[in-house]
Amino acid sequence: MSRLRWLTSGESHGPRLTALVEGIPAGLRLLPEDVNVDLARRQRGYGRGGRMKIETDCVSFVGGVRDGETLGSPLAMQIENRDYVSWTDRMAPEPLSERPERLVRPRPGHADLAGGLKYDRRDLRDVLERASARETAARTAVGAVCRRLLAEVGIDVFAHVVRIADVEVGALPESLSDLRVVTRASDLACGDPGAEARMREAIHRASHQGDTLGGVFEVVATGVMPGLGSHVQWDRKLDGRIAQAIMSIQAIKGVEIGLGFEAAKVSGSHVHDAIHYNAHAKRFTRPTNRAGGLEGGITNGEPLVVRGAMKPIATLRKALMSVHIDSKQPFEAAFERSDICAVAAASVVGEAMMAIVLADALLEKFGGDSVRELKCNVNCYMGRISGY
Ligand code: EPS
Repeated sequence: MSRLRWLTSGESHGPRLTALVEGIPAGLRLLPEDVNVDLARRQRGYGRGGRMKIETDCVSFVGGVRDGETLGSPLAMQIENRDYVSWTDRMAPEPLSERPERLVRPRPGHADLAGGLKYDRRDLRDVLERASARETAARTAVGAVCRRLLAEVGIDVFAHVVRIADVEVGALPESLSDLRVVTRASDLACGDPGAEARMREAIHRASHQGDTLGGVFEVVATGVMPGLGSHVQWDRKLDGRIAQAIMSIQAIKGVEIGLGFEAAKVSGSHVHDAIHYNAHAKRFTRPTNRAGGLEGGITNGEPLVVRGAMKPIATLRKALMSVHIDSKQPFEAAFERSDICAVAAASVVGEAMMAIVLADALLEKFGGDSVRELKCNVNCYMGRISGY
């Protein structure tokens, strides 16, 4: 089933993050810059914390790439944690000379308490370090490789922020290509400059109040051919696979495809997209795309449109009440340096997760041990469906 296998490893303040990817065909041109642009975009965004001033995330390929091309062998990537030099006394893998101060006041909303109970850890740092959204740098690297692969067959993935707390975008550029250009230039990945200014104000206010903000991003994939995913079995449905991938991003609490929850409020004639045929282009088209490009768990040739709702970051300067795990007495939750708002960063991770799912579905449908073979298979299929 799954043609791509990938894993990440590494703690937020450990030596480095590592990603291992198997299944990328041979012959894909791949340079560190292809990954580093996305790593840099993930670090941006008004409302990020002090850590982003310390890190300049850069990838090293340590397996699977030679002379600027993939070999078809497992791809191994590493991203250094520059901050590790300040944490060797607490995060070194070898036994520590002195017991570091334990983290004992779990933060509501973070994995601290549930993870501590589950893994029998009495220093909640043992949980926090891996639960941290720092891990998303490694996912972004995997996504950037998949993005390179998708580009070979004309698929592009971009994301934009549509809401921060109660500030929502209004009018957006009409064409998706214009929207992409505007959002790429925006510090908050927002396509509406007026809303972006209000979002910045809201983040500024939250920062002064010792609070944090969440929001919603939308991921769009263009150039996707009909026929990725399948209706025949629950775990082959592409909408389900995308939803799981987006939901797995740290702090995401909701996922919508196309109209999403709105579709439940109105009648069918206002939900489904009429089918037209463009004889010149020899393709079926839709005047609307409320389905978000997916019907029956299969792509229908329209752009994929998926939204992720992010809760506010759980680390609060104005901490909520918690309980000391030893004494069981009430205490304010621990505070660590953190972000005020990371929705723009999460939108880049959303792109990465979408790219990974699409690359997997592409390879599942078309196979190919080399990029040349993959493209040949895609062209053959596109020829067949244009004669359908
Ligand atoms: C992050 C790195 C982390 C946090 C943030 C995301 O760095 P540090 O803990 O050193 O400040 O800024 O993690 C969280 C928001 C979280 O809840 O854990 C990153 O690289 O994106």
